[in-house]
Amino acid sequence: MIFTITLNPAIDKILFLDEFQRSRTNRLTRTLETIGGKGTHVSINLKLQAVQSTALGIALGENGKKITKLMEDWGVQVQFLHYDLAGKESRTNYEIVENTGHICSMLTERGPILPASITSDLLNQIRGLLNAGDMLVLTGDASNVEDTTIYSRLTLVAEELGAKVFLDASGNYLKEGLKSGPFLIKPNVEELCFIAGRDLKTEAEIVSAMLNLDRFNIPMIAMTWGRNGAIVKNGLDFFRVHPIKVDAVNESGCGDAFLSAIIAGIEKNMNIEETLKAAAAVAAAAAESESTVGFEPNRAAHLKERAVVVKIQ
Ligand code: TA6
Repeated sequence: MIFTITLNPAIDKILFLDEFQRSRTNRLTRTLETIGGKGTHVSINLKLQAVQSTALGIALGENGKKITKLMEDWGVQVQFLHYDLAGKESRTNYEIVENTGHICSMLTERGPILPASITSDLLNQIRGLLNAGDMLVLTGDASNVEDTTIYSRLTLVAEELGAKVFLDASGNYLKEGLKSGPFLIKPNVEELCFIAGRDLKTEAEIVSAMLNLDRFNIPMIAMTWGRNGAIVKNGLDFFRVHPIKVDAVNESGCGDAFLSAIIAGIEKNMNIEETLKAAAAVAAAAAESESTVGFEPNRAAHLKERAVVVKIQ
């Protein structure tokens, strides 16, 4: 079984306009509302690859109910813990998409801070759900949980139960998460620079920064590099995943799509090259979508023929 956890799910409000003008009145050309957060996106993208997962997470108030309904509308199994705490609602994120040049700028709310009783409810929930061989995906902002070791604690519980953990986090939540030795981390280049404590500009610098993480015994590191594609460490092997050039409309959510395809490849026992080609294709198809989540599966299958994955060492 595959479980995703979204500690801080959101409603995404996507605002389209021609070109954003600061300190001016900007007239929107249209708006779109969809599901936000990262674990939620991984579950939806897995569904689009015919892989079922169960979405776990914390939902608050009416917005929380809306998030759960939107997930169910995508056909995803949802077991969110829902709470009605006075005046507290799951957050809303805003994305400005400029039609000119397709520049996407995300404005994310922090959301209400979760009391420790809620995170311990979640820990108890996964203790009751996870079994050996399961996969647990921990992804997205956790700044609504003041304890920066939350991902590390979730990882240790999962590993005690024999589950594999996939971690996509930022800042100190990622730094702490490394210590519990997840099966895979998916930093973007900024997040890997943060861990390495230096700027990484070249393939060689990125590979050496990944090698420096060997002390954490993380079998797989998938670093997404925006329009440069990705570099993936799988055991002792390193792969360069070249980007597939498409007419991008909205590039937010491509990292979630890339991660979901790696998980789908592992679930379907695909070999690493095929898995990474699929990941490049799913991410490219996601960039063609106007939303922050979702892609055209047939389009992804077509784009996979153009995928280039090279073993670099
Ligand atoms: O990756 C896209 C996205 O998931 C958006 O949907 C938006 O909700 C945001 O990123 C959430 O990311 P965060 O890191 O704040 O959890």
